[in-house]
Amino acid sequence: MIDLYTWTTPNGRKVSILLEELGVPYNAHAVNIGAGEQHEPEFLKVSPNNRIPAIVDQDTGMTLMESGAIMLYLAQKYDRFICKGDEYWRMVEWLMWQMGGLGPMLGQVHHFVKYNKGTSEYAEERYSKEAHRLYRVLNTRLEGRDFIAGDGKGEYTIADMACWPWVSRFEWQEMDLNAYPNVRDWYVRIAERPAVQKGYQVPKFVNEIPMP
Ligand SMILES: N[C@@H](CCC(=O)N[C@@H](CS)C(=O)NCC(=O)O)C(=O)O
Repeated sequence: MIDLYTWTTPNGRKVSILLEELGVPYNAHAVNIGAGEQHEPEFLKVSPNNRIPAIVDQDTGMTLMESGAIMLYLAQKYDRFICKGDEYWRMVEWLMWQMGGLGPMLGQVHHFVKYNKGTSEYAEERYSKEAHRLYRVLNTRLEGRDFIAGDGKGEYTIADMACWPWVSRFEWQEMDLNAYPNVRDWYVRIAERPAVQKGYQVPKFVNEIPMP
């Protein structure tokens, strides 16, 4: 049994979507980061960086923070949604691209463009420009492919599950998905999966999945 500590954010949804896709039993614990619950001493034992998501694997006692590490751990534990052979590293490459680029940069867009509009024209321009560059990179990667990693047209892996919740905030980013048709089609393909629809609403319902 997996205990998942999470909130209604892209990093949290990455893991709840993976757990729903895996179809394994888990308990979701809501950590209201708006109310400061990520700073409570009990939570720090699981997530010393004061951030969701985090997991405790009750089968082994393993605790993990950092969504990328959690996704690798769960995908390897259940041996699903993970590429084999050389494509494993291609998948890891795009997972790291999400962890080091797409997530942090879009997070800055949310901060400056959605929540603090008008406070820094420089930051809004800088991060929006970077967001468009990253969407272009993903759009190019998805040319002729259904999924980010894997041979041929690709296979659905944790690389897709890591990127998708960040793209799901395209409205916050003032991003027109029609300008990136490969990203749009990939986004819709994944949004239609029942496990994604379920995992998106963990630990609670906020809104329906936005559609372009
Ligand atoms: N690199 C971390 C980032 C985690 C992260 O930034 N989580 C946010 C929510 S998406 C959070 O817990 N924020 C709480 C805070 O800023 O105090 C991961 O991927 O797990």
